Amino acid sequence: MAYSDGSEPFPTAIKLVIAGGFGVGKTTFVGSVSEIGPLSTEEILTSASIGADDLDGLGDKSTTTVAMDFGRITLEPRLVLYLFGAPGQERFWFMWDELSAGALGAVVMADTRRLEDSFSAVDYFERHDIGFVVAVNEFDGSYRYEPDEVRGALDLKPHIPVVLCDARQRRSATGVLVGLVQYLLSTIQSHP
Ligand SMILES: Nc1nc2c(ncn2[C@@H]2O[C@H](COP(=O)(O)OP(=O)(O)OP(=O)(O)O)[C@@H](O)[C@H]2O)c(=O)[nH]1
Ligand SMILES: [Mg+2]
Repeated sequence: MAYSDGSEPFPTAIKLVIAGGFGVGKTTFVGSVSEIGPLSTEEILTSASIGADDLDGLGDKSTTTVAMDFGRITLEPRLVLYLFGAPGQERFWFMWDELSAGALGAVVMADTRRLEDSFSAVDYFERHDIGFVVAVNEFDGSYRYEPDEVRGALDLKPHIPVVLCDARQRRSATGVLVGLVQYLLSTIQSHP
């Protein structure tokens, strides 16, 4: 798809941010889809973080992202996505502006057991006018909500897509990215 002057309406290298609350599965998501060894900046969660980091329901989680995750995925030969996973903990939020600079879109990941942890990310991308989809990461044993229930709980505008995913599965995580790109394309086409 190209305009009559030959230019492309959509860039072929796209920067996307993967955001959401602490421990929702952002690092897992980037690791599942990336075709290059993902760069991650994990630090061990030590006993010193007890109290600061709420690990309820996170089972064997032993590390947390302190700067970012980075990965790359080629969706089509001419469509390469660069993924920047944000740190989830509030004490690292000061990095979001840097991480989001030049981003075309975002995935806000959510864990239904702690939806409120993903409010800040929703709010951030709304305020910065960055298109996003909400991806509910379905943890084993957590109650399964319908997308519309999540939409209501997060007070999302009707046009924002809500999808369910398993961040550990490449197919599932890739599907979220395809959905995001389609959504971004539809918003660009309706507001050229
Ligand atoms: N059962 C299940 N566990 C998951 C899933 N996604 C991630 N996990 C686990 O949940 C924990 C948290 O995942 P991370 O990917 O570190 O989460 P994060 O959002 O990057 O966390 P921070 O960077 O600390 O905010 C890890 O122990 C993962 O193995 C999932 O879809 N299902
Ligand atoms: Mg992480």
